Amino acid sequence: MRVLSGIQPSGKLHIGNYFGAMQQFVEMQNQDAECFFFIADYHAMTSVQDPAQLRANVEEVALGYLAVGIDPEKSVFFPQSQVPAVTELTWALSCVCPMGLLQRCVSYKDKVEQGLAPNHGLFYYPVLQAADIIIYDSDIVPVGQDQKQHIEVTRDLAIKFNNIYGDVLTVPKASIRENTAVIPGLDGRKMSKSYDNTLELFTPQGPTKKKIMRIPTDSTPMEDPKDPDACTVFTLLKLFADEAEQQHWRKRYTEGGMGYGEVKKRLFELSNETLDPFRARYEELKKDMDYVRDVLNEGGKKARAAADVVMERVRSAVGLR
Ligand code: AQP
Repeated sequence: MRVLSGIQPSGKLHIGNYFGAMQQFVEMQNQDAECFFFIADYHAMTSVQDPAQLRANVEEVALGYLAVGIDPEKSVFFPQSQVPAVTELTWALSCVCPMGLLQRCVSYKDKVEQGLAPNHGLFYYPVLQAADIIIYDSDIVPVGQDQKQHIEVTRDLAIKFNNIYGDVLTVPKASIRENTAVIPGLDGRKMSKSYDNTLELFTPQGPTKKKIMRIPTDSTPMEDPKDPDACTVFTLLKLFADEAEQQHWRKRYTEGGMGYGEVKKRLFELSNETLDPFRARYEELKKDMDYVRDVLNEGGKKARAAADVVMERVRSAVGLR
């Protein structure tokens, strides 16, 4: 079974990226899957148009993958742009892609509404994403819920291509975990690098505590019962707490007499249990960026070799050989 996923270097990694996607990456890598994980730097060009910033973001995300446990001995780990053939496959897929399929994608409309320039790259992004997946013959794509529609587009394109050219491409499936499919941000919307509503993975304890203590809550008086399922603090606490502790806090909410400050403090403590080892590893790796760059270059070589196999099949199928 081949697993593939990517993350855009469009800002600092947050717990939405981790619980929605990266936690699955690490688990799958430690099972028997053949894993490919990449930094989606071509994709980030749709929103990051400062070259120094893009380079810095790629290094930041590279550190992030390694700090949470991606092991380059077990996974092929690389920047997307080290496999330029992916843009060639994007073209081949474009030629079988109905315009309507892309017009139905909600992410384009969302990003334009957020103020991103409505450039062709942003519109065409799901085809590049399909090529990213298909070029490695990927079977499984671990992602958060926001990527579900794009994986459907990928499947549609692989099937359309195969209908025209024969059984050339592997049709992948998404792996989305129900409990962590959409991690809410501190403002209750989806946690997202571009909404300034994140709990970052590697930010030190001090600023993280400030952010947690400022999470907006409702004005229910302290003595009254509260609804845990309508509270962002409880939803985030569930990510870090075991079942017994989740039940404890559920009871505290519903029986009343609990202030939000108390549960926020516990969320902070629990988050440190998960995030402190990530923070330490991130700081350690940051001291040796040459190692990180070597890892990316080695991963790039392996990824190019795997991509070549599929591209040769594609070129031959469409009549370019
Ligand atoms: N809030 C989230 N809940 C669950 N999963 C999430 N992911 C992102 N946010 C959440 C998953 O993380 C992986 C990498 O995402 P990405 O960085 O490539 O793009 P994104 O989904 O667009 O993430 P952001 O933070 O919202 O980035 P920007 O602001 O740049 O658009 C994906 O598997 C995603 O599902």
